[in-house]
Amino acid sequence: MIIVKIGGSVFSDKAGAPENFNVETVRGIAKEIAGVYPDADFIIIHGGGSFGHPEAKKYGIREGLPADWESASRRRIGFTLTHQAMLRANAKFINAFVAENLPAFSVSTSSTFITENGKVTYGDLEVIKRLLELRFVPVLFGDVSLDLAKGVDILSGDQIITYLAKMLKPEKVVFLMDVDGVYDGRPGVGKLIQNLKHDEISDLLDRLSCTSTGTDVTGGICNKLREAAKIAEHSEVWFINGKIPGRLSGAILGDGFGTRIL
Ligand code: IP8
Repeated sequence: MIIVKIGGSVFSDKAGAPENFNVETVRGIAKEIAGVYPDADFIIIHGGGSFGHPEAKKYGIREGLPADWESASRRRIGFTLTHQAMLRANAKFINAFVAENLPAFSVSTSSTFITENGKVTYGDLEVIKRLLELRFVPVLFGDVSLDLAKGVDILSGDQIITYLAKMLKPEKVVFLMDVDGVYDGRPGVGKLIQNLKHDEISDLLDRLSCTSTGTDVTGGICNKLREAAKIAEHSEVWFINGKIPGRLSGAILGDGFGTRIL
């Protein structure tokens, strides 16, 4: 099984208009997956991009549910609106995948997982497992979450992957981004790291300036690398450019251009 995370910056311009969606890029990704399916099983997870992140930020979802009624009421509304924004993004993904004849099936993240400070503490994977047995392609997404510590929080697609990878032990996890992989410095300035050992990640995190631009509420490349270090204990992990046709197929076939974590 291969888990593919489609980062928000791949399918939308996070600094652009609200809810912009690059349908050609997503159709291209779906086409590359369709070239390998059903020989390989896939789980797809997409990020928030210009859909979930602006709403999550506007309503302060990461701050949890406050005690006073007025502020909590506003945050509950924001929780619902952020989820609805993610459902709209998800519907666009499903349409693009179905147009490539892939049986993509939406699995609502916030009805599947419970978090504690944004990390999964409970996940009911029965539906996902059954979908895979029946040769569907489950499509999950970064979402709001009910949180044991804070009441409400955001569950990042990267956190979902860590949990799924631990439970389902995929052969590969591929992170699609809008740059060629992981750089030893800022993308375009630093050097692309093509092979990275998972025990080198903590040194790399120290060397990188770990802030993402724009409206990302869940931590950008640093969060991905931290999660990748955990996932790489049992699966091969790739970071590749999801906007360049052919790169995903390369990672799937094992001779891709990007960063491979072993
Ligand atoms: O882009 C965040 O998911 P991510 C989802 O995978 C929301 O971190 C709702 C902001």
